[in-house]
Amino acid sequence: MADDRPALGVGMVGYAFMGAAHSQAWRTAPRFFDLPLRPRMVALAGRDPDAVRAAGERLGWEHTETDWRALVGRDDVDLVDVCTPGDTHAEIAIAALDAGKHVLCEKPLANSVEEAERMVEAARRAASSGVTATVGFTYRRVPAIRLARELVAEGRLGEIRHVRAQYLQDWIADPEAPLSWRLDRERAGSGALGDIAAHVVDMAQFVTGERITGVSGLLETFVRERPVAVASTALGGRGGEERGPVTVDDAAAFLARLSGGGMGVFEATRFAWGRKNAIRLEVNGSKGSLAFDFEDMNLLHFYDATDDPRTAGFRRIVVTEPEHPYGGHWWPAGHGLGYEHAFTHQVVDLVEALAAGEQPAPSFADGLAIQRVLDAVERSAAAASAWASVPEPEPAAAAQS
Ligand code: SOE
Repeated sequence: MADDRPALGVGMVGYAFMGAAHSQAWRTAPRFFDLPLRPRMVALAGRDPDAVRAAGERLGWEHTETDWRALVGRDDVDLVDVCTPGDTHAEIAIAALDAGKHVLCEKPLANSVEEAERMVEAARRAASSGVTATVGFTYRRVPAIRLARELVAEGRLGEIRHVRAQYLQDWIADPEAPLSWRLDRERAGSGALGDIAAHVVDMAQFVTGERITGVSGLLETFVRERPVAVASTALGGRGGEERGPVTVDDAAAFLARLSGGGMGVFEATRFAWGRKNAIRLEVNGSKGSLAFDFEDMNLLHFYDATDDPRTAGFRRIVVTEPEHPYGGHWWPAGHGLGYEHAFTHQVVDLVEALAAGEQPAPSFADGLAIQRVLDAVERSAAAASAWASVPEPEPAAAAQS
């Protein structure tokens, strides 16, 4: 049967971990959701001709380009999907928007507030001709996180008192794990702060509907020199004899004030041995609590403080019912979803917004707001003025401990 839906020509730049996850989403979304536009995986861009050709074939792209500028200039590309390290987000996204192409840009939006502000300006210029830009904070597309936002918006938690958010990984807890672009400030902008704290900042603001208005932060780099990689993968690789400097934070922690008057405690580290991708969010409100852990991503735990005290307790909600966000498109209840499904949901939400002529969320302005939170953490950590030192114990007291 002829498909009379308008096509959405997609061009993607980059084909590593995020490129593979986004490619899966462009392939899968039209097969599980009835989309108003027909995504067409037109071209993949990468500098190495042989590698990008092999990646294009493996990931399902019709053509390949060895220069992202050629991809942006293609008449059959309507949207550019930026899946490159952070130091190229601004240049590629601004060029694409100025060429009249919609943009989906991986997180964090940029490596600095200044770059993010230029990207927002480009998005504003493009919006006047109906061209949109969005940033890829995919964890807000996990059904349990979307359900958490719905429950908060319905008032089921009342006033927000606490947000407790952690993003725990351990892929560089081994001091001999080799250098990668993620550990180079020039390429990544920052370390755990921009890479993974950015995610929990977006999740916390998305679920609560509130903003972080002030922070007091701490950054630490535990291992300042590592082997130079001789073979690298998305989150690891093998080091050689040569060694080089780590120029980003290994871990970030910060207190936050929320616009609704509540308190936030945030932590992001790549040194939590045993925690592989543990994204934990707990929200305590005046009428109840929510708790989520990405390592159990199909569950949302909900405590309703208005319940009968004799039977009150955290409910373990299996977020796979047709009534749940994104429900009814995948498997029967109880058959869970995975990391890649959030990327597919990102494509669904983006295509539906484009077809409706609406601004996809989160916008570049939302991405800039997150960049400003990260910048505030860095400024606060550098000032360290809020720290009160604890006096050393007296020698006698020390001997007893
Ligand atoms: C590395 O920390 C990383 O690939 C992040 O960059 C992604 O955003 C996250 O989804 C998985 O871990």
